[in-house]
Amino acid sequence: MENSPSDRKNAVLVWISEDDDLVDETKELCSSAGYTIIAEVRQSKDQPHTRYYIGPGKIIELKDIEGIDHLITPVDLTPSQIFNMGKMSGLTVVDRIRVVLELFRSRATSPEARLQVEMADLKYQLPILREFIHQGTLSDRPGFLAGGEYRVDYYYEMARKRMAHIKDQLRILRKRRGMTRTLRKRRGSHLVAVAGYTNSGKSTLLNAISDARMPEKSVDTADRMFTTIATSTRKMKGDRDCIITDTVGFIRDLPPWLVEGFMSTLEEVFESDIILLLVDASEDKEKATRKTLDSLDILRRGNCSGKIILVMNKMDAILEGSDHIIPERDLPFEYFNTIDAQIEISARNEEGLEDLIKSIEALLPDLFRVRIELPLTSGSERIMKIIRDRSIDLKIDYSGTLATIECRMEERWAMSLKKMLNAEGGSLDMEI
Ligand SMILES: Nc1nc2c(ncn2[C@@H]2O[C@H](COP(=O)(O)OP(=O)(O)OP(=O)(O)O)[C@@H](O)[C@H]2O)c(=O)[nH]1
Ligand SMILES: [Mg+2]
Repeated sequence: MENSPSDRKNAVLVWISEDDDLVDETKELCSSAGYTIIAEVRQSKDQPHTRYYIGPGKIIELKDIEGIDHLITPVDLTPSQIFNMGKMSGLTVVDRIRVVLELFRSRATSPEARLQVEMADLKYQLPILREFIHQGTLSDRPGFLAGGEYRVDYYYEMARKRMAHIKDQLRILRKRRGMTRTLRKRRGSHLVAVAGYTNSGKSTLLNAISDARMPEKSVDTADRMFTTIATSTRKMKGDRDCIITDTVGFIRDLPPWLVEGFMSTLEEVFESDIILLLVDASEDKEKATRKTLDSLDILRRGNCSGKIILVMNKMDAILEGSDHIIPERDLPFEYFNTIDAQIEISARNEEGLEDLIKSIEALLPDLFRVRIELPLTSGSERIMKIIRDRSIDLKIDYSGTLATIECRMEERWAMSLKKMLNAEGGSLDMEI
């Protein structure tokens, strides 16, 4: 859901010089979340103030800025900093996580995503609430949980109960998703996940590379952060049976408890056979490399065992002759040998997709040419269906009561079919 201009909230962005490199990304997050930054205040300072993040003198100066009601920081604040800054400035204090949470909340459409967001929101609010109780100055609480009718300690208790309930619900949903994934694998599908930094073009790629028989099912794309926060799964184009899943975008420095909340979504990535790690190649190389490292780090922390294809996207938008490829030798040694292929594409213009599909297929188990003789009996229809499902380049020749079939299939299917065929009086020969 996009915020209409009238919903936009006016804010001042404040930060200390130590956090300079987080500012641009925070501005993008704010703009996606419906904030208009009408003033910026930077303080030269190496260390954040323990109670106020920036110096208290600077906060008092904020009172002179007209038309603002929110104070935003590009870093995560402690509950006491949120309390103290809010009290001193009279503004609603919004740190980086809260911006991300607000974004997630506005984008959560599936029941699971809504529960995940609610859980993350409660986890975020509880320590702050505890601080407010601790300070015991509820009458002048500055804008936090504004409009709430509950007494805070009652709310605190309710929140804890609600969290326990959500945890159970999420466990059930997660189990169900795990089962679907196992079934798909058993049926022989290869799982491919599209992962990468937010706004790198993951959903655009999913729409372009999946079977377009259901265009009404296309996934939302937009030039903003965290358009997608739930997963979508489609059948991939190409000869092989691949199921492809779009996932929530990565972003740097999210606190572990928030990432954990979305881990079950990321499980689709960690459990996949192949991960397409998307990189926006139109960004400057330093930024793209940093984001690639952040993404690889998340994959590593999730014990991801799949093969990784680094997909340089938005190649249509790069300057002629500019250098955008990230050579493996530029990555820190712990990533040595983690990238199985690197491909350049433009998901939006559908360029390079055939090569991408080829490189995905090259990482799948080899296909063997097999020759099958299947006597046509009452049981043969079932076997024929399995052969059709598990093979490509199928040629069938019927003569009398015998079908002679030539096709290509993976060794594991050939092996189990061989047993079935022998029991039916048929045969299967593999060409190595
Ligand atoms: N120029 C160019 N733009 C692209 C390309 N692929 C995607 N985009 C644009 O990049 C923006 C983000 O695309 P999405 O597909 O929504 O990106 P995403 O990775 O799914 O983003 P989140 O779901 O927000 O994490 C959109 O404006 C797309 O049109 C491309 O190949 N070239
Ligand atoms: Mg998306």
